[in-house]
Amino acid sequence: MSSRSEEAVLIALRGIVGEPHVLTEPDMVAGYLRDWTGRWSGHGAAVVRPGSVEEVQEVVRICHGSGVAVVPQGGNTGLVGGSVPHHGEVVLSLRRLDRLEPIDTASRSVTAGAGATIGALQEHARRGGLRYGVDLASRDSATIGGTIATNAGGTHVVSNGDTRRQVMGLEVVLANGTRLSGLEGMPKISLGPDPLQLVIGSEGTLGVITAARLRLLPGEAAAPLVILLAVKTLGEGLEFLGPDVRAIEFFDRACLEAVIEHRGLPRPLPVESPFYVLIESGDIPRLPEDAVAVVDPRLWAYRESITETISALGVPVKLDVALPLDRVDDFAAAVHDLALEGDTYLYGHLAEGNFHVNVVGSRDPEAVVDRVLELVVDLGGVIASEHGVGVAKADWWRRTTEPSILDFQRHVKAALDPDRILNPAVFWGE
Ligand code: FAD
Ligand code: 2HG
Ligand code: ZN
Repeated sequence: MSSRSEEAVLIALRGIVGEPHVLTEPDMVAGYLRDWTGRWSGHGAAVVRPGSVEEVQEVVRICHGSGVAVVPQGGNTGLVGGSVPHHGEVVLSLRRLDRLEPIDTASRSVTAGAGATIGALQEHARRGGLRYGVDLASRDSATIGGTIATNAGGTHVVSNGDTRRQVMGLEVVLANGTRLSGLEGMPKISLGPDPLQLVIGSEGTLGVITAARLRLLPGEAAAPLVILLAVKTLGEGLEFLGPDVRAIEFFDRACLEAVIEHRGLPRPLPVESPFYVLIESGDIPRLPEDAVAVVDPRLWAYRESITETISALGVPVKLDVALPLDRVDDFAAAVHDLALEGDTYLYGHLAEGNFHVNVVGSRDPEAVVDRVLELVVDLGGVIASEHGVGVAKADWWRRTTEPSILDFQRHVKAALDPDRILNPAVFWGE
């Protein structure tokens, strides 16, 4: 943008959302330009904070008409560099759209503004005797819009499904400012292809999510049990997958040692083991006679503190991948055989074969990405399991996605955002 047209756009944006909601001062915008990990930093023309869907429509129309690209942003907890402006785009922060409508108990659903946090939604549902099915350690910052845009997974996919499974309807603003609305909350609709479904997982590239109608689950009659077990292999952990299991997570010894040290937590088990499996279950699973296990709801702290702990050790290279369940131990062994430069941490959502491979201290992050993802592909896995593609994996996404699927996705992008106004650095960016 030339500085004259930039000034004209800023004046127009201030006219829509009000002066205090167009931020340009470096110290005011800094937190919106840098991602949670510190690996991705951008620079932006401005941060715009609309307070209603009508304002979102107007902002997008102005940007579209002026050829100014926009990066939708929620809690900025994304881990693939997709939430920050890489080429001077305007950051469109949705956080002010945080209204939670009253719960509809008959249909067990609720309409939530895109900027409401997962934590606020969970609390709202709990007060109504219900539950929201998605949970993740970033709950107090990650938003409804961001989790839908990335199709976030989290810790309870095995029992509740991923974010896509919770979405009954969406309200979305397209690149030209048109609003598509589907918030009726009808449990069944058979009206032809649903364009709103395409927006789930599109990482801000096809539309701006402004609100969602979300399915809620019945409240728990009793608090589930939380068990931590020492296991030699991940396959051993998978044997505990049963009908009562709500979550089954794993971490390796490096993760446990780092969390104990960083958080000052007591050692949870009297033995050292290559892996630890955390199970949340409605009933106590059948354990082998020699199992070393403890039961305590506070055990979640060990699993949920890993990401924060690793960030305290340095800026990590993060990979979020999934392997077929019969290859999880092969993958864990092969990652160690790679002998990557730096310290490697393995953890994830075991029931989905999900691994978060984090490496701290490497001087060549791209080499780490290439070597780990080559392994994933060789073992028949997927290179992006729940965090998305963003800019971090755009090359690998193009390289490993079937040409017919890439072609379809390109057509959808060209139809919905022909001028590439919405998050242009993600997926197809240079
Ligand atoms: P942002 O980071 O702001 O944005 C993420 C992407 O969505 C960007 O591409 C952005 O452009 C787009 N976007 C955001 N809002 C909108 C909108 N309203 N309309 C259109 N596009 C939008 N992820 C998991 O899946 N599972 C986990 O267990 C998990 N645990 C985490 C734990 C920690 C400690 C941290 C820091 C992150 C974790 N994450 C996890 C990653 C992250 O929280 C999720 O990706 C989350 O979905 C991002 O939500 P957000 O509101 O912060 O989105
Ligand atoms: C988790 O499962 C998150 O803890 C974050 O998805 C993973 O930081 C990571 O690599
Ligand atoms: Zn995860």
